[in-house]
Amino acid sequence: MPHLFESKDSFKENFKEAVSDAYGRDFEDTYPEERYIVLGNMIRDFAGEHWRETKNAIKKTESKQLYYFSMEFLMGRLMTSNLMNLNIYDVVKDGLKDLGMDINDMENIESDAGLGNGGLGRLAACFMDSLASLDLAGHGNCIRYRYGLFKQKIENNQQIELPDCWLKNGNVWEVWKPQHAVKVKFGGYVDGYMDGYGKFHAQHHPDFVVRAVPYDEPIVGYHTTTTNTLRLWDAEVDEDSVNSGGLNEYLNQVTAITANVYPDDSTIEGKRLRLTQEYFFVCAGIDQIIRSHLRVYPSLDNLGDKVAIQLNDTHPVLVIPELMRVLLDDYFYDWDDAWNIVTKTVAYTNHTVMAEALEKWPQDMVRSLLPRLYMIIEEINRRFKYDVDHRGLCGIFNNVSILKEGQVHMANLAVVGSHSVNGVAKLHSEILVNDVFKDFVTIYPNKFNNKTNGITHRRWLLFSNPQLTKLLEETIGDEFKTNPEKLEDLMAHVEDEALQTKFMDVKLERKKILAAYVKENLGIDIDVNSIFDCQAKRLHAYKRQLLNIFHVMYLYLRMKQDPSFRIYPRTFFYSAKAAASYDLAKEIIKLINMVANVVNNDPEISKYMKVVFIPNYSVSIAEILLNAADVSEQISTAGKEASGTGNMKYMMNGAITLGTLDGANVEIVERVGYENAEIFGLHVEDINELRHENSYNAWNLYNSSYNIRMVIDSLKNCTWSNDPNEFKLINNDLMMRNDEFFVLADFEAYVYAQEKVQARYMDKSRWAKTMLINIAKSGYFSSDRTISEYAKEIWDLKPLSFEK
Ligand code: GPQ
Repeated sequence: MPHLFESKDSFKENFKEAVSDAYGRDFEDTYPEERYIVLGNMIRDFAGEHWRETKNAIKKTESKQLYYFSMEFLMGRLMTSNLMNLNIYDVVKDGLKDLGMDINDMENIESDAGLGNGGLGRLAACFMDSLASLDLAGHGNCIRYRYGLFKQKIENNQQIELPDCWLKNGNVWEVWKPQHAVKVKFGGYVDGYMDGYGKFHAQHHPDFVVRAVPYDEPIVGYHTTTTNTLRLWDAEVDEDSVNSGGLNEYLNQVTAITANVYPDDSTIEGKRLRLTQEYFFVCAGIDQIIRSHLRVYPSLDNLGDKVAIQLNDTHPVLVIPELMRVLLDDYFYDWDDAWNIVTKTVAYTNHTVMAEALEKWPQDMVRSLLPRLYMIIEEINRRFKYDVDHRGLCGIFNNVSILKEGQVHMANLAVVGSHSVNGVAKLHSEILVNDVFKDFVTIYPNKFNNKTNGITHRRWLLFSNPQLTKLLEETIGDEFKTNPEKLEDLMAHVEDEALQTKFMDVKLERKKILAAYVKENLGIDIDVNSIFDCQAKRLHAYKRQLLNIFHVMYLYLRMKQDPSFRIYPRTFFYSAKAAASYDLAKEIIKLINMVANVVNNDPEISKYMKVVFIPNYSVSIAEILLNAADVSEQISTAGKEASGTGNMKYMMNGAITLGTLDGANVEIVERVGYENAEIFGLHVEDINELRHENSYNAWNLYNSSYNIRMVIDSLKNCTWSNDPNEFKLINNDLMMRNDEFFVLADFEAYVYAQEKVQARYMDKSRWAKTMLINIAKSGYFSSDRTISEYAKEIWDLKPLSFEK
């Protein structure tokens, strides 16, 4: 059947008419924003056809479905990726051109959907793309936050947080579904009665009720029929209830639930609102799953055969007691039967070993906000204790207990209530098994596994780097587009000097695009022939942006002291948001910007280096930053970065990893070889030993190393700021609190590794070869590989089949 994107002419005709109909004006008199909205809706409706076919295929073939529960989805913009996945990009581009429009202008109107903090949220978005592209039925479940994390501006060298109004032009991809609203109950008390069979029938009398209303977005696969759903829940008031505080308080309370993404990354503070958000989207999501299951099957007995639920970290772990509640209270299952269904259905992914990020909630808070769930959690813990005792392991129970010291330990609940627990890189999964969840391994030796993260090569290579994609097509054909492991074919060409030259031209072109952005937005001129050295990720002490800027400070100070010491020109790029309440991280941002001012305005030194802090790191910034990089900075303290996913995006675009043996860096080097990456610094074992023996002393390093002393002293001697106390937190963190993340311990090794990077760069042919090898070996890090492993080893999910 011909459709309206069939040809350029049919598209043009339909588009013009739709724009004019929607706004009641001649096409020529409409605004770009209006045209964008109509175009978006046309694309979404076009996806609607496959959406319907997918739902029908699932029903007809009684296929199992996955639900990915995540508090965060960092989707970025969807216009390009939807057009490309639907295979209608060229038709639309050419059609718009005929109408005097540039497709880039349309793409640029879209706001990033920034419904997340960092890696964890972006991983969820990459997974959505891979699921649909692999013909797997897998949906996302999240909150429709009215504002994204925040918009970062740098003023007087400091971060300020402005609202991120991503919905200001509406969201063209979503479909509002008020008929699927769900009531979510909070607070109040529970009573009930015991029936003649000794079974308790609970009755929850809530303090307040919220209506969860879904907005669905189609997630289209790359040239596939499969179209999944990202369901975002909005909170609305329930007409029939207020809370005990009266109408106004009730309205405020409901509004607050979906106002904002929780602004912490890897550090979670106990906050009642956050717990409210967590239960809100869990309860709504479970309700929907149950209802759609019962539309097809007579009972919930086979829920675990037809539904898999993956918990993206512990944030949605209330899925476990909530699903128990529904099975026990609404469908009258016995405890053991209910528990078997729940544990068969649910699996958990851990994304950090940072102790402060392993969620814990005060028991009183859980009891008062979620009284029925609290009862169920107590009962889960009681039976778990019984089980542990019966295995003769009562000695370890206290380590694994869900309830202890007045708190609910969410990670423990997640492990007990899931059939699978995975880490996100080999090293991280080993640390989980040997350390964080050691005692659980004794109890459940077969629950633990690894699923190394991945990134969608479609967004991060095909769509955001068309120049490189074209060169790869010319060199190895286009099989790598659907089978990224085929990038390996590039290995046969890495010595080819003509290809090396062409590749360096592509890199140069990407560097020019980034340089133009920097010039236009920050007014800084950068040398596109300098080495582009990039660190872009959330600002966190363990990621050690501080180590990076210390190296820059060292280079500057040394060049000032010694006119014979000069470096090959470099541009140091940083992009990072700090949590609004994270003072140390904000001070590091200030330091980077103040160093940038001094360096960039020094006529003698700025010929050799520039420092650029790109504000408001987001998916769209990443799309022009990472593929322009020569050097990818992955310098976290060994053992702290669960995986990292930026590292994979740089690699896929040729950058060389300058990193510690941490997270997925380990697996990157395993593939490219030590000669094609620059690895430095302490290993996990070294750090454990230093900690264990209490033998690390930052002052010793300060006293014994001239370079370290020079850098630390410059924080206070008015080199970068006129106020000697400007960088007090940084100084205290290193010198008074003994440098928790071993910045000074790795400093000399890092400086040396940076010298080696420069030396490598001098041999252009060798450098190009190394970059090509990185690209060739990056196929493994496609999230298609990650998702295939989850599907096979955790979810038991098979590709959908569509009847032709
Ligand atoms: N990560 Cl727990 C986040 O982005 N936010 C979080 O709240 C937690 C973890 C990251 C983690 O730091 C990275 O190392 C991972 O690559 C990423 O999750 C995805 O697994």
